[in-house]
Formats: sequence, structure tokens, C-alpha cells
Amino acid sequence: MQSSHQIHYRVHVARKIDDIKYSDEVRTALDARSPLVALESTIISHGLPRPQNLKVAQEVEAIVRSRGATPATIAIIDGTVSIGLDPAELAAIANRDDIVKASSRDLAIAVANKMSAATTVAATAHLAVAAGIPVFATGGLGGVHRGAFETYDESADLTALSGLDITVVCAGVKSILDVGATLERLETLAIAVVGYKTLHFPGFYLTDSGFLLEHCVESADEIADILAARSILKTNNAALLVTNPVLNQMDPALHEKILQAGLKAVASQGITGKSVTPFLLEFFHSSSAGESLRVNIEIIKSNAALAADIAVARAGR
Ligand code: PSU
Ligand code: MN
Repeated sequence: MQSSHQIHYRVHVARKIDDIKYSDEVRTALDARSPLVALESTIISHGLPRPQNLKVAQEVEAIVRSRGATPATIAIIDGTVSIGLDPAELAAIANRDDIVKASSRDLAIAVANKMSAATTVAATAHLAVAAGIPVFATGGLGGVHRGAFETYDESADLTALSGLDITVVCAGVKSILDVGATLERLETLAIAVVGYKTLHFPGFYLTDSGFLLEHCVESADEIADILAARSILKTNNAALLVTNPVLNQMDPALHEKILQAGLKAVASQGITGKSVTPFLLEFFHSSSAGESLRVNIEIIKSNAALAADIAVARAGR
């Protein structure tokens, strides 16, 4: 019997972590150097309600294909980092109850523990760069939360994108955030922002957040020009954000009403950390009689289409 002062040696069993797994279509596109678009999975697992989430995920992939690029939805399935999901894997992310929300800091832990995880913008961008996929579409980026002065709640999306050479198409940052503070942080972090066909920074569910940008681009070709210049000038160490405003926005009065009620619910129910964003998105979806869901779906589809056009324009150089 061991006495309590004995040193306990743990036997370390070397465990091989499986390599990153690529879907067949993603592998083929990477080998052929043809255009690819990375897609995140947290929007599927934690951003959209069932059963629409799976349908949207499938439709978004179809949109990317229809514009001549290959979709690479990224997630961790039972401990394997998967770049491009097969239909069963996509359904697992949409429907399984054990899918955790993983930021970049969670990736290795999820893999080592053989967990299944949906990847946030931060984690997806990290894996997309590792896989050699430089164009990425999401809905709305994370950012500085309202009240961050006290809570320090700022999305890891911002710091992750400050160190990655990737182009992210988004409808601005989520309207639940402090948009002005987020724009200041983007400037500090040297993350470039260009508005697509507008100088108005979008507000996710709203076409215009009320903040102006300095730069506007008119086409995917123009974005490809900027990408080429970034590599020559070596300013591609931080991400480029292409902000694509939603055409058919939510009614601003309804948006404001739900937002205020949602922020109150966050405070009164003590929601903190990584649960805040999924909680607020779900609050919107259940309080707006389908309006926020309709807009969120339009956002992700439109961003995927533009990201595919950028990937195609870039690959043509
Ligand atoms: N855009 C959407 N829905 C989402 C998200 C983005 O339309 O659910 C997700 C992204 O994965 C993003 C995350 O990285 O929300 C931000 O979470 P947080 O604020 O906890 O960093
Ligand atoms: Mn947070």
C-alpha cells in the first residue's frame, strides 16, 4: 500500500493526435489551387435554432459552390479537426447536444479530450490559415461588448484576427455590441476594414450601424487588388475585414426593443463569458417572431456569396 508521502508517478501514455482531416472536395481544391471559402460552425451550433440551422449550413455551402469556389466548413468532430464536413458531420454539428463552442484557446483541449466542437470566428480563422484557406465568411464578427469597461468582455475574434492573414466577409460586428469601441479596437489591432459598396459600417441585423468607414470597395476584383498589395507591403500579418451590409434589415425599432430586453435578461440571469453571445442571439430569435432569423440567414448567405467571389477573383491572379 502506498503511504501518503510517496511520490505518485503517472504513466504517460503517448496518444497520437490525428492529423487535420480534409474532406475530399477540399483536398482536391487545395491540390488544384482552386478557390476555397472557409465557413465557421458556431453559427450552426450556437447561432441559429434547429431545424433551420442545418438547412442554412447546407444552402450556404451550395451558394459557395454555385459561384465557383469550394466550401470548407470547419469544426472538430470527436477530437478530429475537420476542414470540410461531410453531410453526416454537418448534421452532427447542427443537431448533437454535446457540441461545445470552441475559440482558438479551446482547440487543443477539445482535440486532446476527443470532444466535438463548433469553431468561432477566432478558431475557424486560425484553422483556415493553418489549412491554407485565406478567405472566410461569417455572419457578424464578435467584438467589444456593451459595458466592457466593467466586464472586460471583448471577443477573442478581435485579437485572433490581429495575427492572421485572412480575409473575413461579415455584416460588421453584432449589433448587441459596443460598435464604436469595437471599431477603435480594430484600428489599434491593425485589422483593415473596407465597406462593400458603402462607407457605412453595417450593424449586423441593421444595414447601417451609424458609424462611417474610411474605405469602400466596389467589386471582388478591387478586393483582390488590395490583397495583392497587402502581400507586397507585408501588411497581411493582420486580417482584412470586408463588411457587407444586409439588404433587408430588421425594423430598427423592433431591434432596439429586443436588444434592451435582451441586455436586461443577460444581467438579471447572470449570463457571462462565452454564453453571452449565443444567449442574446437566441433571445432575438425567440422574441422577434422569426425576423432576426430571417435577417441572420440573409446575412450569412450574402456573405458566403461575396466570399466566394473574392476567392475566385484572388485565385485568378
Ligand atoms: N455570427 C453570427 N452568429 C454567430 C456568430 C457569428 O451570425 O453565432 C458566432 C461566431 O462564431 C463568433 C461568435 O465568433 O459568435 C462570437 O462569440 P463571442 O462574442 O463569445 O466571442
Ligand atoms: Mn465574450
